[in-house]
Amino acid sequence: MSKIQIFCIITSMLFVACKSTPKETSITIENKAEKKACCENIPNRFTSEKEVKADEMVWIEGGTFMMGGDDKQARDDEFPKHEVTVSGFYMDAHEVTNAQFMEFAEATGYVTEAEKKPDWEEIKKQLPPGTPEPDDSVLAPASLTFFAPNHSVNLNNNAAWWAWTLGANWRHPQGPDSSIDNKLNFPVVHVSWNDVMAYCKWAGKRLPTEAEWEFAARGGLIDNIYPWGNEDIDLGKIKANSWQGQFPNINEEKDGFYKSAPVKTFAPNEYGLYDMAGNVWEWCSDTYHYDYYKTIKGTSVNPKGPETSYDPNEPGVFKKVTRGGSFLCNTAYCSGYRVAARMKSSIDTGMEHTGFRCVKDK
Ligand SMILES: [Ca+2]
Ligand SMILES: [Ca+2]
Repeated sequence: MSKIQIFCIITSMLFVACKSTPKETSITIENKAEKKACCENIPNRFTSEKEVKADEMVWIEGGTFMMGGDDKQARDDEFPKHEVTVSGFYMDAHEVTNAQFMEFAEATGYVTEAEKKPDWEEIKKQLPPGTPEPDDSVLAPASLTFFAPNHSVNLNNNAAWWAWTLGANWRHPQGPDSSIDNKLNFPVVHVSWNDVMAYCKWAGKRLPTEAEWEFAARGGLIDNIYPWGNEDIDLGKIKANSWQGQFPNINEEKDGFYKSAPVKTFAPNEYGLYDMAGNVWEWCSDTYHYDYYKTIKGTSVNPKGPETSYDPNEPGVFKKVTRGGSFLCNTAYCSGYRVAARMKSSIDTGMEHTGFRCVKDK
């Protein structure tokens, strides 16, 4: 899912244009305007010598593991399973909260992408030449929020439950009438990859690589499906914030939460990391390429991902990896809470179910 995809859906003229977007084999950040927004260009005012509180992070001793899909639900982009070595690192014990992000925003004056009017000059570079500019009612500060349809829908059509909501952003997660006043210990959402890179720089941390994230999520278990082992998410005690019932129209809320939950609500994995499965998706530093694992030869040491991006569902859009699933995941849909499950989104896109956590080198 990306901003572009939603523009294509909500404006009929664009829809026609987007359907005819030529396929690209892969794209690099260098040939897209996003480069200016990348980490090298984060203004210095977002740099800090902020002291990292030791109790917010846990030390993950490095090691070697088999990265990739473990079960029949694993998708093609999770194969082949391959050997990876990662060095040790500190990782946030929980997803970055609204309180933490507020501290960053107040200290720096940072304005997230969802709080700003989308830049048509940038967006149209991802669309066929001649695509008309949408009306101002669409090109306004907004983000993607979840809305449950009142009937079952085709699970291949994620536009059936995502809405381009004007005024939705991290301070107003469900739109302008919502707030985070009583949600300071909830994970921050509606933050783009560009936004979270700015936070990491300010915090004196960085985003995890996809390999670091998966190694940490596995919690020392070998070839298991979930951070807690292999027991089905819907059996035994509640293990994570996910979706119970028929997605996306019936949420039985057996875990107690329709949408996101306060961080550390559910038990941590063996490394002391909370919500590595579910609650909100978490950005990684790696560029997403559908076939990346198939290009790897031998043991990878501290891999940082591919140079180019390719998502067969949106071939022209440069994307980064997200991991861990969210409150919207269930077995029938994405099962994104599997430790090997990969998701992706364009770097300017924030969503109601996507946040992040940081890591730090020793
Ligand atoms: Ca839930
Ligand atoms: Ca999570």
